[in-house]
This record gives sequence, C-alpha cells and structure tokens, in this order.
Amino acid sequence: MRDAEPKAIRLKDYEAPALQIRQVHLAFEIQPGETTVTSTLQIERVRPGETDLRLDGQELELLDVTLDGESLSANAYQLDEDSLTLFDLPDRCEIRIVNRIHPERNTALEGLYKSGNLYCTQCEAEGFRKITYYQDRPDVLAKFSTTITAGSAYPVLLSNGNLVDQQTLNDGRRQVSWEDPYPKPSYLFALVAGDLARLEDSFTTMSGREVKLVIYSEPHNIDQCDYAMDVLKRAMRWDEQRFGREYDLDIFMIVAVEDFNMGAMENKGLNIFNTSCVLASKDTATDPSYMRVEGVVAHEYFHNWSGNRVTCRDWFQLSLKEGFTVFRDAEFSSDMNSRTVKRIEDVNFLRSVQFAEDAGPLSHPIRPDSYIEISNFYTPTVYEKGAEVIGMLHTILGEEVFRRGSDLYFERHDGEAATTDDFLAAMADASGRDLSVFQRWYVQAGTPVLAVESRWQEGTFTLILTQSCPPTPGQTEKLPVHMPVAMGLLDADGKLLDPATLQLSSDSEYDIRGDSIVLHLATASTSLRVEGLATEPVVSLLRGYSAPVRLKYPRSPEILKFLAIHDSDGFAAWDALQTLLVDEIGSYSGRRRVSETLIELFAALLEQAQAAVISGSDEDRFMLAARLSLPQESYLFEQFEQVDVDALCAGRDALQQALAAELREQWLALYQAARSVDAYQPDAAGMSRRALCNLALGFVAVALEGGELVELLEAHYSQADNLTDRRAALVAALHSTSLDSAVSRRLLQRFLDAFRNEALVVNQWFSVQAGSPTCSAQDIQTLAAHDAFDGRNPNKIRALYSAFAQANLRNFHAADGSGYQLIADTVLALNSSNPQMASALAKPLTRWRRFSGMRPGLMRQALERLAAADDLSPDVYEVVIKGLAD
Ligand code: 0A1
Ligand code: ZN
Repeated sequence: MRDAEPKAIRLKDYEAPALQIRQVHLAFEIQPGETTVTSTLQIERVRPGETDLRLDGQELELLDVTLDGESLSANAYQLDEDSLTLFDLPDRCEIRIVNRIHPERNTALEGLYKSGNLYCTQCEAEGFRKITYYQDRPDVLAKFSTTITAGSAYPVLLSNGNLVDQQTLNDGRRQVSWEDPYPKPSYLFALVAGDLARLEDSFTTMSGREVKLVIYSEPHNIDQCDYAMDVLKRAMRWDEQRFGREYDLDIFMIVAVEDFNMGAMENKGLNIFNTSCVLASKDTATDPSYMRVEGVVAHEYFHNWSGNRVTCRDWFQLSLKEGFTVFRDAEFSSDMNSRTVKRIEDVNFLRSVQFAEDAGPLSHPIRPDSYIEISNFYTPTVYEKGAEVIGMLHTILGEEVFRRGSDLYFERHDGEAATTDDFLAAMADASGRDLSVFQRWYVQAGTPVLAVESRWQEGTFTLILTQSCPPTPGQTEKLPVHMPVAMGLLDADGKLLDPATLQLSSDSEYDIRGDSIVLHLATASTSLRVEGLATEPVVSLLRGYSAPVRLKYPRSPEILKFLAIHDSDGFAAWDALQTLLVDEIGSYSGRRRVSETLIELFAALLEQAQAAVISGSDEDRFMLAARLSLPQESYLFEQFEQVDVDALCAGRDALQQALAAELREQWLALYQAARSVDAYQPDAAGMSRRALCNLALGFVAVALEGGELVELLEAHYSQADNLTDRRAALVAALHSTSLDSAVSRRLLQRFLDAFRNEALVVNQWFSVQAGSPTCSAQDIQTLAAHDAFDGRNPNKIRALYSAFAQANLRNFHAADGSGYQLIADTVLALNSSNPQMASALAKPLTRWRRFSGMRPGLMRQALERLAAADDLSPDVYEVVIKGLAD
C-alpha cells in the first residue's frame, strides 16, 4: 500500500482561481536526453481573492524562476512534489520559468514523450504539468505561442495554431514558431518533433476560406493516410451543413503516433492520433478498422467546436464535450452509412460495456461528483452513456429545436469553459422546455429499468410503464428520470398502425414523430391507452433504442418472432431476435435441441441473406449480417444478474453448433454466394458482402470437419486480397473445435511472416489469438514472450491483455483463477511504467459481485494482492479500492 493515500477531488469544492494565466510563450530546446522548457506567463487578476498563485508541476527540474524580470527570494515561493506556489503577486505580472524534462524516460506517455524517434505530447487531462509549471486546469484559458528548437534530425516541428516563423540556425538546428490565436486550456496544447512524411490537401470553408490540411506519419506509413484525409474533408463539410460549424484556423494537422494510450486527441489545430485510428489500407486495416478511422477522425475534428471553442469548466464536466462529441460523430457515421446498422453497433457496445460498468463498483454518473484520478473517468459512461443522453434530448426536442439549442449553446459560450448545466440551460431556453427532471440523467448513476405490462380489454389496449433504478455506490435512492419511449403498434398482419389515426390517451405527454409515438415517461409510472381497436396489437417498443435502459417486458417467443420478422424499425426487429437468442442460451440445460422457432427464423433470414447478396441493398446485407450474429459473451453476461460463466458459454456454443449443423447447406450456400470476385474496396457494397460472407464462414467452420474444412479455410486465406478476409480465416480456424491445431498454427505463421513489419497487422495477430476460445492465461504468457510483442506499446498491451480480459471471457474467468492472476501480475508490472494502461487493465477484476461460485473470491484475491502492493499509482489505487469496497 502507498504511504499517503491519494485524496478525492470533489465537484462541490470547485472554485475559479482569482489570478489566471492569460498569455503564455513556450520555448522548447530539444536535445538528446533532455529538453529545456522556458515558459513566460502573463498573469492577471480576474476577480477579487487570494494573491498566491499555485502552479501544478510534476517530475520537473526547476532551473530558474523570475517575477517581472527579478529573481525570486527563497521565501517568495514554495516548491513541492506537485506544485510551485508564488506568494503575494500583484494584479498583473510576468513570470518566467525555466525547467528541464526528460521525454526519453517518459514511459507513462503523458506530457512530452518519445514514440520511436518522434517527440510528441499528450496533455489531456493533466499531462501539461509534466512539461512545465502551469495552472493545469481547463478553466484557465490563455493564448499560446510556441517556439521549438531541435537538431536537424527533427525537421518537422509542429505546435498549435498558425505557423509564424521558421529558420535554420547557424549551428544547423531548426527553429520554428507557432501562434494560436484562440485562448485555450493547457490540456489542448501539443508539440511534435520528428522526421515525418506528409500528405497534403485543402478545404474551402463555407465562408470561402482556404484551409490547408496535412496528415503526418512516419514515411513508411504515408501511403495509408488517404482514407483519413477523405474522412476529414467529409467531416468538415458535414459539420458546416448539419451543425453550422466552420473551421477557424488556416491549417489543420493530424499526426499518427505509434505509442498512444488512447485513440486520439483533439489538440487545437494539431490532432495527435494513435496509428490504429488513422492509418488504413486493404492489407493493414479490417472493415471495422476503416469504420473506426472514420468515426475517430470525425470525432476529433468535431471537438474543435464541442471541446475546444467551448471547453469544460472542470473535469467533472467531461461529458459536456465527450457525450456531445460522441453524439455528433455517431450522427456523422449514420449519415455517411446506415443509421440502423450504426445504432445496432452502438447499442451492442453500450449494453456490453457501459451496462457492465454501471452495474459494478465503478459505477458513476455521467457527471461524476468526485474522483481520485481523472484519467480513470474516460469511461463508457462519460462517453457512450453521455452520448445517449444527448440523443434522448435530440429525440425529445426534435432535430430543428435541438439545432437551435446547439447554436445558442455555441453562441453563448464560445471562448468559455462551460458546464453541463450551461448546455442544458441553452437547450431549455431554445425549446421553452423544462429540463429539470431530464437533468437527473447527469447526476444519477446506474442503468434505469423500464418495466412494461400490457392489458387488452374490450377494444382498449393499455400499456403500463414503470421505471426504477438499482442502487449504485453512494446512491441508494433514485428519482425518476425523463425518458422518451418511442413505440409503434403492429396489427395481426405485422403492419404498423398509423399513430395519427389512433385514439390515444395518457396522463403523460406524448408526441407523434413520423410513424412512432414518443411517450415522455418522467414520473415513476405512467400508462398509455389506445381505444377502438378491433384486435390486440403487438407493441414495437423502444424503437431505435430511444432510451438507454434495461427493458423488462415479458413477451412470448411467438411475439418476439413476430417482431423479429415484421417490425419496420430495424433496431427493434434486431432487438427482438437478440432477446430470443439470449433467452435460448440462458435456458440451455445440457442437451436440449434448439427451438424450432429459432431454426425457422434463421432459415428464413438465411434465404433473405442469399437474395440480398444478389439483388439487395448494402443496408439489407449489413442488417442481415447483424441479425444473423449471435450475441457476444460480453453482451450475454450483461443480460443476467448472476453470471454462470460455464453455463452461458456452453449454451452459446451449443446454439452455434445446432444452428451450424441444422442449416449447414444454407450457410454454405450463403458463403459461396457472398464470396467476392471483385478487388477489395472499403465501401458499403464490399463491406456488407464481406460481413455476410465471413459470418457464414464462422458457421461453416463449425459445421464442417476434416479435409473439407482445411481446404475451405486455406482457400479463404490464400484467395484473400485484404486483411478482413485473412483475419476471418484465422478467427474461424481458431474457433473450430474439430480442426487440427497444426492447421491454425500454419495459417498464423503465414500471416506473421507476410506482415511482420506492419505493427497494426501484428496487433491483429496477437488479438485473434488472445480472443480465441482455446487461449489460456498460460498461452498469453507465451505470446508475451514472442519477439513481435512489445510490453511498453499500448496497442500491443491492448491486443494481448485487454483482448483476453474483455473478449475472451471464458478463459479470463477460468475456474482456477489463472486469468485473474495473469491480469493482476500485468497490472503490477505496468503500475509504475504506465499507470493509465495498468488501471484500465485492472477494471475487469472489479466486477466480481456478478459471478457465481468460486469466482468472486478469486477475483477479490487478485484485487487484494494489488491493494497490498507498494507504491500503487493513484490510477490503480482508485480502481482497486473502489473495486474492493463492500
Ligand atoms: N479527448 C480525447 C480522449 C483522450 C483522453 C485522454 C487521453 O490521454 C490520457 C488521450 C485522449 C477524445 O475524446 O478523443
Ligand atoms: Zn472526445
């Protein structure tokens, strides 16, 4: 255990500083082994209050500090491990600080660090304090200018804003100056120095300004940047059209970096990206990777307004920028591709990952009220649930009013650090709606439960809706929230009844939106009555997943099947089938055959899928692939309050076996029909076809055996002209229970031999193995010892350990506890070198309460071993302490 326990920071203690930095010039002298930073700060009093100025600083070597040109006497300031405080400052002054840092030794990847031969920064949330002493908090907005001096081995020197000067010094070094005209908090600062190649383009904004666009990468990757550039231009145009947001600098730059803790970072004018979220080519990116590049490039670009022009007052407001920006990027992807398919993917993620977080000891509201280490709060709750909350607001207000609210928010708070309440106030003022009950979504943790009952009596159909929310740490009592419940009524033929023609009544408000009724449930319970119907309707409920809740609405397999076939809302049809599949898996008891209902449904969908390959739309093919996919283990586990790992995994395997065997010919026929003859294209036509083909391959690989299977897999691999198909062959081989393991090993070796030099492909090589049902904790250790592994690179850590702990649940939860031990050992190994990665990896161990049998005890033992370790980082400490709390 550490000597001093880290303290929690609380929202209720928020206070704006009286003295603030208004302008800063930073001069970086980059030299081998050390970098000197000279920071000149213009300080101003912005409100009455204290006269001392506290600057954050960590792991810095202070060389000099002056106030208005004078050296400071020893009693004019105080220096400790985390800060430099200057006493008795006047209302205006200039402070100059010189300090030294060592980017080469920075393995935590926060602040200025080296990735290979490239210098780069990551300052969000609190990395700037590892560069120089500063008010490292988002409510201090200053104008930044930066001068970088470095040797000729680093010809590209970048920072935020516009380039104002560049020269070669007499000694051959390069010196470049940048100026950012927009005041910003320190977390948006960025610097890059390296020998980089560039891809250039330009964009003309809606007011006719020309913006230079540049993507930088290491020279060998530059031919993988075209897709990201295309996305960037599409995103810039979309943000103008859909949100009225125009770009504001003369240049927008993206830099691809191999060592990065997260996906990417929205630094003003100089986004820094994990290579995995920007590079794409047919041999190095799968179809889902292309989609991720599209989403992340757009996300970071959209932050220029939702995050940078309007930033967060404090880190409790993180969802202000993240929830809104995830909503914006999801809307972009929906407009670019299929809205329903995007919705299904997002709901799948929410229900697997965010629901798990919200049901465990790390549950927190989207606006948390305390934290120990803010890095631990870049969570699916703040991001994805945050985006759901914005999405509900969009549903409640409608597109036009929502847009008015968003315009008002940007206009009111441009250049400011705002709060989630400011956002809601803008939405309330633009719409004239009272959002006080809606605001509870921000402060209450936990996934609400929506329980629904229906009654049918003499031509009157009544739906009774009741909401509740389970207790979460520190919150036992919950108040009702305002949730929009979108629904439709289907007649006996499966036809949607036109809501405008229905005799509706309710105690609650409701709207007719297109072909759906949106009922506003803002109290504990309400009902909706429909009169004058000839026969009992079937309800299509939570259309488009209009609220992020757990639905408790017991329906017979016949009704679910009816909805799976007829519901005109693509999401609801998918959801009905998923519910059937989950019920089937959950009720598996050893040897039972799969229900006829499911076989019939799958047979019908397989027929549709074959037809869709020949003459359907891209959307049809994508939708069928989604509907024919079995729920992942992580999704499945979240559907049960007590998780019996062995029974659920056995149930899923049995279902897959049965569907594969019973419908073997149909899977084969679909596989053959969907095999592509055309060269790879990362477009909807190609992706939707591959989605169906590789889905069928998975079932075929379960149904076939012997030489026939070997031949099929080898042919699929050998004929592939892209990573998506090659990867699918490897996954199918590794998931087959009958295949001789020598065949999978041979395919894996061919794959590695061919792509050994492509880091992103090698990551896939690790992750397909780490996620395979036969990969034990011991096998993970063997893979970690492979020379292609690098235990300091976050992408490799994720490809091996996170893939194991998050996507290979049967082995992570091995009954002997070996999976937990492996993860705990790895957390300890990473604790001091990279605390952010260590704490992210520790999180799955905290979910012990949900499991049955011996597992909770074994998971707790692993957490206790972590808790007993010396010098736990605050990151890991917070996760472990909360994870063990009763
Ligand atoms: N703001 C970024 C996410 C991000 C957060 C923290 C980081 O380092 C600890 C890096 C990136 C985004 O939402 O994309
Ligand atoms: Zn973001």
